[in-house]
Amino acid sequence: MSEILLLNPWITDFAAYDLWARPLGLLYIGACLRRLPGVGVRLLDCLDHARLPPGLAARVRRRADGRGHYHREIIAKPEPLRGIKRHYCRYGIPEEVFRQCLRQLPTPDVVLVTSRMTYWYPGVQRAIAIVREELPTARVVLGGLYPTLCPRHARQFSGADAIVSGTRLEPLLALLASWKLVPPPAPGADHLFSVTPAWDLYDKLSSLVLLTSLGCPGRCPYCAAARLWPVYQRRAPGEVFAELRQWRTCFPGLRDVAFYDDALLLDADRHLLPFLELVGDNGGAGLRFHTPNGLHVPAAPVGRQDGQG
Ligand code: B12
Ligand code: SF4
Repeated sequence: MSEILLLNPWITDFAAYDLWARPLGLLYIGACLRRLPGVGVRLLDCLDHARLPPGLAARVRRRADGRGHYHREIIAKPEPLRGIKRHYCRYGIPEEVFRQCLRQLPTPDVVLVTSRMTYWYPGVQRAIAIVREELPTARVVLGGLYPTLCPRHARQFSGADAIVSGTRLEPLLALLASWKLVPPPAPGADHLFSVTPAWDLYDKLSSLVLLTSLGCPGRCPYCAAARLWPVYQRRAPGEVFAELRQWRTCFPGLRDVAFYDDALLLDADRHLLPFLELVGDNGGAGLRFHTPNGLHVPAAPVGRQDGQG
């Protein structure tokens, strides 16, 4: 039996407000891994409000719909940001709580660390440094946006044993198999939409995040979407609806659902609208849908491949 810990590290920034920001990629990875024989998967989310001690949690303003502030602690600014006259903070659970959580969980063989905004890398570094102190026998693998968009920096400065760039799961499965922690990957084992994200790794869930598609056919030069997801992929409306129904059954109080698509409104007549009709026809009253990411109003740039969108 191998034990795998999924870790969502802190945000480090001058400001942060939770607009349904969840480590969705990590939850997909957890779902893919735990269907393999002999693999145990747990989650430690440094931004999980439920992990705050009650005294601290009471002081953080959160809304019932899943949005809200984070607990924050002022920390030293990285050298290039010294000149900025604002507090630089670590957002999420205090370091001591993080250490306690690491001590209480079953000792993992490997810690899979995600990363979201590249410039939050100081939170990644700190989390990995503490994992090293608390869990000296565990291997640490870093994936997500930071090693995908800035691989050299991540390799040099993250402190991880290995970094995995890109959004395909096959390299991670192959790495874990080479360490004999999972069986060799079967063909198709890394297809993201063959699983639903492992939301049940949270004890409580106040809101859900859904993806109806991955990537964007646009090629705006300032945007990373096409580098992260070179192939634009869509899910059938019925499949997305089944995922929503599954998690509403599991967490009956669930009312708020946020979309993470890059291009949610693209071809809405055949895509988003049939999904919403399914929701409406099947007891969806009371659900609230949110679009924290861009809505992507379909206009001329969509589909242009010349980088001038
Ligand atoms: C949804 C989204 C948001 C959400 C929150 C996302 C979150 N979880 O925190 C919201 C709307 C709040 C948001 C906000 C912002 N966002 Co945003 N967002 C996205 C978006 C569209 C999707 C992210 C996502 O969840 N994808 C789906 C999951 C499944 O993918 P994933 O997490 O990357 O995981 C996969 C891989 O990375 C990998 N992986 C992940 N973890 C691990 C771990 C290991 C060990 C391994 C091996 C692999 C691995 O495997 C997973 C499966 O394939 C991306 C663009 C994109 N298409 O990726 C931009 C993106 C991440 N956002 C971006 C930006 C800039 C922002 C903002 C700064 C925008 C602004 N100006 O306000 C804010 C800042 C956030 C904040 N202060 O809270 C940039 C980041 C660029 C960068 N330098 O890092 C992106 C890339 C878009 C872009 N314009 O290029 N965002
Ligand atoms: S349309 Fe939006 S998501 Fe698509 S490439 Fe341009 S900025 Fe990125």
